Amino acid sequence: MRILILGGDGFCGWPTSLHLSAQGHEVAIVDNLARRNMDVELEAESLTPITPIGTRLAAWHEVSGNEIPFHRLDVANNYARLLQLFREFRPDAVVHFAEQRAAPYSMKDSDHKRYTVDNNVNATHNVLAATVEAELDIHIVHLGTMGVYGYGTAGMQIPEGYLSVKVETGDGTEIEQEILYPANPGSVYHLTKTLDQLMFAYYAKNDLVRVTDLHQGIVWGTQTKETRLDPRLINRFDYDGDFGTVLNRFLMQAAVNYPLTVHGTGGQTRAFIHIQDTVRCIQLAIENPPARGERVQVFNQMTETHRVRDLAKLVSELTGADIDYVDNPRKEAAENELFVANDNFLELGLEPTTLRNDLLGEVTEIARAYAHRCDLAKIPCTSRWVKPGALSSAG
Ligand code: NAD
Ligand code: USQ
Repeated sequence: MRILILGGDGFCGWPTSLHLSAQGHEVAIVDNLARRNMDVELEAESLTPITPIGTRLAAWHEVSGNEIPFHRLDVANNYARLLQLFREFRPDAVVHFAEQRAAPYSMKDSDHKRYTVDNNVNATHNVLAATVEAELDIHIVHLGTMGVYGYGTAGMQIPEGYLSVKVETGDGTEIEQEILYPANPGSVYHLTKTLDQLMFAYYAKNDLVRVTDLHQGIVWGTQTKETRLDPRLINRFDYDGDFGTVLNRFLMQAAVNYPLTVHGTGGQTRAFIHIQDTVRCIQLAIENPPARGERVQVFNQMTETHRVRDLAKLVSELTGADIDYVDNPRKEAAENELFVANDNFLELGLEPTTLRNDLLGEVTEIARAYAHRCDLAKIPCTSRWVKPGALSSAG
């Protein structure tokens, strides 16, 4: 298949590009290198020494014999070039990672909120509009988030995208329907993903665009089978207070003897998936597209759920790290339960990498090996959901 990877220089996009190329697909990458520019803005680098995109691609050619063309292009702002690329490359599938993905970054201030909305909403809409205008039957595989469901306690298992509801009509009869699970975003970033969902639903209905929306949990780990093949292929590892995600942060913090930063009581339960399983899930999604005219196919892309404080205890048991319960900079439920259906991927053959089996390897292979590159000043989460003294802080 011809597969275009939008955001293919990022944490999930890079190993996915290599994995699909290794499977024999014709892969091309689009990226505007916005994420690398954010490293400059934030003065925080990947813990792992990632190489420039040209070096990465040359190394992959040497190692695999496969070429991956790279197009430096802003998907949100350069519609004409995106459309031209769709017409020239004629992709069978487009994997769409090209969004600003950090919740804390999206909440820093109005500029970052507006950038996140402009970038993410326009990028997704441009992909859909270009698919229709190019008159191609492209399967769009989008990386969405478990966060669209919200992080309260649902009191039920979270289904894969759609909720069955019974509605009483005026004459006393009951009708049954399946509706998109009610969106409940917890940050401006998560809000953009809920808007993406509506755009997909509309284009699937109006233009019969084939879309798979992957509601992914928090990705942990760094390397995959392909990124391990050469040091120049190493994947990025974010640990800073904006882009670092909780489990990878704890692993790195343990490696540099920094007490694990649990927000609040650590009662937040979240869904997780290893990066190796991410790339496998995307392959499975591409191989199993919805039919033309079908509603958006939604898969929950996660393998396990954990409470933040339990993760901290697990990492502490493995490494001897101290735990620090810090003030939570976010506005989120202090404690929540989370049960998630993920039958679709299991039925398609996903064999989950479990945290218990792989955690120690990640500590030694990555966190300890690159601990010397860590800037301790970049660890605290300084982005607050509600500014102290703001009108909304009272509630
Ligand atoms: P990332 O920031 O590492 O990668 C995103 C890539 O997209 C970057 O290389 C960036 O330069 C590029 N990009 C952003 N806007 C662009 C634009 N307008 N034009 C072209 N390129 C653009 O993020 P990631 O962790 O790889 O996440 C990828 C996707 O997966 C995101 O949409 C995110 O919401 C989703 N996701 C990530 C996680 C996670 O834990 N990392 C979990 C669930 C879902
Ligand atoms: N947390 C801590 N300590 C830390 C960092 C985070 O306790 O040092 C807590 C947060 O308060 C939150 C939880 O851990 O309750 C998760 O935070 P996170 O930064 O690991 O993940 P999140 O902001 O939810 O975002 C990440 C990705 C995003 C993706 C999302 C999937 O950055 O792209 O969409 O995970 S999900 O959470 O399932 O919505």
